[in-house]
Amino acid sequence: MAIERTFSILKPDATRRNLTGKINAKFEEAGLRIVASRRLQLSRAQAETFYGAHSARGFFQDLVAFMISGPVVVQVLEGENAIARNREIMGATNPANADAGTIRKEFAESIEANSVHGSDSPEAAAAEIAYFFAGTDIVG
Ligand code: IDP
Repeated sequence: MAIERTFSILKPDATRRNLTGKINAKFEEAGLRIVASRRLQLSRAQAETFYGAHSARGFFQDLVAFMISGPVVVQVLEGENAIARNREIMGATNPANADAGTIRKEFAESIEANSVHGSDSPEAAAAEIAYFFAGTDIVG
């Protein structure tokens, strides 16, 4: 199996409720290694760019407002099939549909405040990692 890197965000609902350790424990227990991590406040422009694919959706402005409502933790996860594995550990976008044991089932507040982001393809992972991290920030 391929060793991959994927991009992860612990969203403002997670930092507000002091859940960063509990969520990161889920990644580590599943064999994903946190090889870069930084806590930051997203700007409105950064949030709009990051979620630009959703700019025509009715929830876009609410989503941007949520993503800048508090600090986030941006991170890089590394492991076998990390992109798909991370999506499994996260669970479905809407916590009401998420499987038992997933991060979103256990921690998400709503379909919007759903605690975590994870890249959905190798192309997205590469672009999202490069947007937030220099190569020297990532230590495998
Ligand atoms: P994903 O995060 O599971 O990949 P996407 O469809 O890419 O899901 O949506 C990006 C983010 O937009 C979601 O994680 C969630 O925060 C928000 N979102 C998605 N659908 C809705 C919705 O119907 N209402 C409000 N927010 C939504």
